[in-house]
Amino acid sequence: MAELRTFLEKCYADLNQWRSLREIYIVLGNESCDLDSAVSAIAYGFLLFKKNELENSMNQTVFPVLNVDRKHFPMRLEHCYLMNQLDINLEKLIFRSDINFEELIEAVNDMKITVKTYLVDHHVLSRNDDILRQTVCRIFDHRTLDEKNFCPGELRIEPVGSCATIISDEIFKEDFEIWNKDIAYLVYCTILMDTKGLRPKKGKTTALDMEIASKLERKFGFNKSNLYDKLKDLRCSTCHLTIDEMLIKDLKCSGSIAFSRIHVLAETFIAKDCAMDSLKEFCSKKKVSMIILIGSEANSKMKDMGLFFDTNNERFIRKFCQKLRENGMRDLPNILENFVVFKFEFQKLTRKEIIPIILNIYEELKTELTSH
Ligand SMILES: [Mn+2]
Repeated sequence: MAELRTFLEKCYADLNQWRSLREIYIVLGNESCDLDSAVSAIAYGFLLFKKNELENSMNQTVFPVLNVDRKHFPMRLEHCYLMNQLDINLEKLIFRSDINFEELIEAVNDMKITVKTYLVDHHVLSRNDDILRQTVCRIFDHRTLDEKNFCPGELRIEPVGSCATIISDEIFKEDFEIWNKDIAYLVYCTILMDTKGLRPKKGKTTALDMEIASKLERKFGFNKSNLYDKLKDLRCSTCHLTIDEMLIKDLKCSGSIAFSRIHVLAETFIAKDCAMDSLKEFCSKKKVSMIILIGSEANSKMKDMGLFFDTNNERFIRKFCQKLRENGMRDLPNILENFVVFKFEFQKLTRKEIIPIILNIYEELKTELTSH
């Protein structure tokens, strides 16, 4: 019961006292820290833990490392959703920002500890992780081999839909039982995500993905039902993000204007508590005078654009909106004086197309801002 949670909490506790250990197994995913990387690191870490009987070991441990800064993890909603479902405390996961590889390697060089590194879901070390090179012993990946840059080590590389498929296969191959339902659920969900719901027509699913998924279904009674849609929605959803995180997640700044793509309608965004205050703060932090929110909703063709003006210059705002109307856009009756929403019902404007329109209008009108 709660075996996975106990495992993760032990790993985290060991992180704070690694100098007293003799042998450390690092399992490292890639820097995107997508679900595949995160889950593969945890699942393979768990395999090492069970296989080497580390439960009661005072001298050894595993660090399954999520290769991202701790503060950027909460934006990955589908990860957080699964962890919450399994009652796993995010505080007790090991993130890249929690661990100093330089110090570990120094201790290795001083023969104080031994480190063995396992790479999952990538096979080329990033510059940030390159210091681990001498310790890499095994690699599991599903992308095409980069012949020039691959890291040396015993390599299992197969073009399957998900690295979690390979890791699951490794777990099935062990001659004693490693599985528990939590680990199985994590890898099962990941395989679903990476194969777009195990639909061979989508071109991501291989025979091994299918085989592993159905083995897990039989063994644990999983059912893909609407799990894939749920996870996909989460990946696009923003309901757990703070307003600042929503703005930062997909941001482009150009001159005095910030263009942020958000996964809700701008109309919905502005209704959130403190949205206006956050926009104003964001402007001074990023040193911009306008924020353009390009809003869209998952599973809907609706799109809109919110314009936040960091000014109360009514004339400027009025003229700006008039210019957009001349470009064929329709605004909603506005309730807030320096936030205006334009709806795109028939047009399908992308950010790429919106940026030059907005910048041109701004260029044309900016003298209004100073002449006021
Ligand atoms: Mn992957």
